Amino acid sequence: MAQRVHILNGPNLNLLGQREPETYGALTLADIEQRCARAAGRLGLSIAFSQHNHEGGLVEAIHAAIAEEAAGIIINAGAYTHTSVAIHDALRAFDGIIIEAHLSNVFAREDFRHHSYISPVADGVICGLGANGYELALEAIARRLQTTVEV
Ligand code: CA2
Repeated sequence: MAQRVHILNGPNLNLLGQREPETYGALTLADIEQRCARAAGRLGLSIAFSQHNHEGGLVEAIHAAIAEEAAGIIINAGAYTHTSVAIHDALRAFDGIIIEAHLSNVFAREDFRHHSYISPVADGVICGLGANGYELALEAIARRLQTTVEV
């Protein structure tokens, strides 16, 4: 059976494609989900894609990935990236591969976006590459899983 990757999106990302295209691109979250589903198919992975406007919703989605023993989590926690110890703690309890993803280059933006509570518990971080970052994160997980199997 295909290994499963949970792709979690934080607050306001449901507004993608409607506002601030200069910062976040023109694609909607549904477009990104479709791209991820296609990429996952090519890579032999399956995905669970979700969006949560509340911190607790993201924490519960991480618990679901833990319970399922998912192979990986790709998380764009939105603004909670910069504030949430609860999401940091939940991710610490996950044994699989964690990739933090951001559409924009957070380091080229306001200072408060330069700190992430997620980066210290992530295997890798991708930012500034728009929606491509999600597909690249899936590819990184697929490669890491292959390496694990081969070793
Ligand atoms: O660049 C990213 O992906 C972010 O995670 C997006 C967050 C921001 O707080 C992070 O610093 C970086 C914000 C998501 C808000 O998305 C919107 C989309 C369209 C219109 C308004 C907000």
